Amino acid sequence: MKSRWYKNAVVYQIYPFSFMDSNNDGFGDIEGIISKLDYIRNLGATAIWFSPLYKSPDYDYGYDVSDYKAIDEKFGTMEDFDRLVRECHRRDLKVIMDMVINHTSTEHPWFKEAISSPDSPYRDYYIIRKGRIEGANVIPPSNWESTFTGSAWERIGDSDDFYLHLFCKEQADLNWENPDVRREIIDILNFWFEKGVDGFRFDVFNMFSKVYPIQDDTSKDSFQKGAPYYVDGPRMHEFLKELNEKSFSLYDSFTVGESFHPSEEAARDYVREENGELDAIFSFGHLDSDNIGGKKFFPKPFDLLQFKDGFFNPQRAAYGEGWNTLVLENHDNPRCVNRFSINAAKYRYEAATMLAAVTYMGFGTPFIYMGQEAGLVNCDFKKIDEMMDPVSHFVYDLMTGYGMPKWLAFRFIKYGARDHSRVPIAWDDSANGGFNDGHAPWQCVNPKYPEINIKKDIESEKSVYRFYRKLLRIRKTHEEAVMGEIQEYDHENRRVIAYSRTYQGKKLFICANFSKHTTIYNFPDELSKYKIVLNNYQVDGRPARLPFVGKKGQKLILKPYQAIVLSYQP
Ligand code: TEU
Repeated sequence: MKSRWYKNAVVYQIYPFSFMDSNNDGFGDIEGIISKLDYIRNLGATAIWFSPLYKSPDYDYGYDVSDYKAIDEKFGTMEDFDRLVRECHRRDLKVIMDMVINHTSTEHPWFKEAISSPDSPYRDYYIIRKGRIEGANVIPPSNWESTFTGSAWERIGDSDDFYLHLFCKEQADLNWENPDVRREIIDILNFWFEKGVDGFRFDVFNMFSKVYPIQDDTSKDSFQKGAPYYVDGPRMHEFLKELNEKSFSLYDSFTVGESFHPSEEAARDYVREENGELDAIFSFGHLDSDNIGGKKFFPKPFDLLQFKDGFFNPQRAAYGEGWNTLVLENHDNPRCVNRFSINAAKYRYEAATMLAAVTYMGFGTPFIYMGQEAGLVNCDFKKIDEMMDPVSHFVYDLMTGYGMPKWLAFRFIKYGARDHSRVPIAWDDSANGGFNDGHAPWQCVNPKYPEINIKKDIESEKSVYRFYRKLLRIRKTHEEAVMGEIQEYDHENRRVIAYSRTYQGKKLFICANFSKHTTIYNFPDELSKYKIVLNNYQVDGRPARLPFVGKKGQKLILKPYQAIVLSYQP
């Protein structure tokens, strides 16, 4: 039976490469993670999601798995992992593994077998098709595009056959139509469950099912060529139900799917409790409020109304039906204080705390990305070669290939790069920000570490970390923060975001100034009924009294990026 523990959970995401390097070899590792578990627990987190720890040639830094039942050497051994699970559980921290099963590494034995001979039984583990003849050339079986630029098909040697890869060419898509593939996957999931893990985060799960036969995408408005044929595919619900029945439902688990631009209807169905598919999915719509058309490298001025839609819609859709997640950062996004047209040099503390309050008082399980809890900032990369993420290079090459000047292409890349959140964590002001004992890390450290690091934040009068602790405590002390129905106010307001959470007569009200201008907000309820439980503007370490104006004291003066949480108890 499922206890649905995830409803009260707070999940902390670790990107193992960059969290803590205990043996000073330049890579973060399991031993390093264990040394920081108390820190994570003290924050108020109750679960950890580990970005992939499996064996991988790292073309996409762990998201190309070559052995699903082995821990990669650079992170440690299987014994280290078993100890990690024990150390987490001893501290009441649940363990959530990343599961990357839309594709495998091309170094996975299945793939090597598959391409070794056209008669290999593993051939059908992947999506392999004959190319099309065009004059003297062999062209890919369809016009589908990889998420990481270019054709989604790669030719196998000098044969006429191509395999599908919706990401790097070193990540071959699995053929989920093949029951043997699904059997192997269920076996892998249960292997980890038997080891004691408590759940999974599924990488791009809504691409598992493709439309057959393979055909060209002729529509003009696809987000990405081919997307209508591989996003929310026809057998998605069936596949998830099978995994659920033969795996997740047998354990007291939490499963969360990372969705890639799902339709509203599909998104709701994936998480509807009675459907028995996933417990929750990630929705990233609000994170597209500062880029053009969901393309993260193309900046646009922040649009609060778009943020509100992206943030509230999935909550409203899931409420009463299933569960939701709350996300601001992850290993695929820049740091949140550097987004949304925020001047991080001036408002780092105010914006970091405002974003946290707005996000984590919402309906769903909070996900916090390592370092976000201390307001860590983007890295001031000076040149493309400092970036390790292949995507930064693919897009840079594409732009410069079209003739864009290098400096301009680099500026675009720097705006949306995944590298920002992947640099080693700045723990303190010692060498390499305390990430290790001075060995050059796999990815450069953020040169700002002497000024902006976790230790300094915790000791500072205005500490983002201490604010997070108070904020997360509200989810423990106020049931309505977890279970409450969500109501949004003043949707059209382009500076203020406001909503309430109501449960059994108790109410929390969250309102925040999402701008750098001091703003007057007409409070929509009787303000005197409420008590302030959180305010990111402090006087002598205590929440500042709220400045009210107007006859009945119904107007609030909100300073730049001020966020307050008010509570009403009948
Ligand atoms: O990401 C899926 C994804 O499509 C994006 O978030 C992607 O990183 C972005 O569009 C690139 O600009 C997942 C993982 O989170 C990501 O790290 C992997 O690279 C990707 O799948 C492939 O496994």
